[in-house]
Amino acid sequence: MARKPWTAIVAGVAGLLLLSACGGGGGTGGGGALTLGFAQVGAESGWRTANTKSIQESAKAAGIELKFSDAQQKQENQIAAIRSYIQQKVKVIAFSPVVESGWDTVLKEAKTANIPVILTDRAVDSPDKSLYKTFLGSDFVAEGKKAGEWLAKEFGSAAGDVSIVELQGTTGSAPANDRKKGFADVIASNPKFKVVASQTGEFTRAKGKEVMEAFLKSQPKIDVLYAHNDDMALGAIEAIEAAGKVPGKDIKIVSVDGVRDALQALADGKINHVVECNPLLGPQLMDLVKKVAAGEQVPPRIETTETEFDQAAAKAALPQRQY
Ligand code: GYE
Repeated sequence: MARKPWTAIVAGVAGLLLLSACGGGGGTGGGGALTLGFAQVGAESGWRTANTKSIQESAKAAGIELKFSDAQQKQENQIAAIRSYIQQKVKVIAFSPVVESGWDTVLKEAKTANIPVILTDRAVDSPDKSLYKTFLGSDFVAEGKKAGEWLAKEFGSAAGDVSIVELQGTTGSAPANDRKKGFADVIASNPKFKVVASQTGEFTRAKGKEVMEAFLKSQPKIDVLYAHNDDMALGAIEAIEAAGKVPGKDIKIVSVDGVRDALQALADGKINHVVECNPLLGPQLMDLVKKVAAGEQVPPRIETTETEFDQAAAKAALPQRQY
């Protein structure tokens, strides 16, 4: 599904034009609206769509003027968007870094321009913590651990090796790195758990399906699929069914996020366990934006609270699930 380079360039330039088109006025200009520049990762998953909606709706509710950009999962687009926000003199910049590394230069530019930065959802690996005010988001290592603990319980008494395939998120992203680590740390305690194949599915359904097809061809025995997000698990289910196997039975599935489609698949017995990751960060983010814009101190790390779903919990949650 790789986008052709020229299409990416056209999309990037179009994005920038859009950014500058709505940039008139800029800043809070003598008592005007509080402006927030938000550089989103993309629209790769159900989680992301819910996250974007939450940010847009809560900015509106909080009376914050939102300048929003979609980086299509490309770091260079996000950096260009942040630079454009600096030029427009927004009051606060927030972004969800597509990958962990490579942000120092642009973050220093924001600092020099005296524009506070808030990290939402994903972290950066920069050692200089003065480059951003706070990081609001989940503990992805803990999510990976929960997936591993479910597996250890489910297969604890099974005889013989347990062959696991892993669909990783976007290469180099905090949730892919951390969910892999948390899971690996837990299953390392029992040598019968073997990750026989692990590859990126880029957090999308299409890629999850494609990579699972390849796993099914290359692996003689697959007992479990661990998917770093629901969308990849949902794509993989299509591949498993097309291969004449029964998802949830022949191959047990554990994934992360908790979007409606995955909870439905869990209720239907096609997924076995879902670890929740909360995308509804908008209201907390807007509170933080107001505080940092007013020069108030905020805690350097704010974790979101989340749960886990088995089949019964999915059935109970589905009627009220917002996303
Ligand atoms: O799990 C995945 C999305 O950063 C927590 O990104 C987020 C992840 C989420 O694409 O579905």
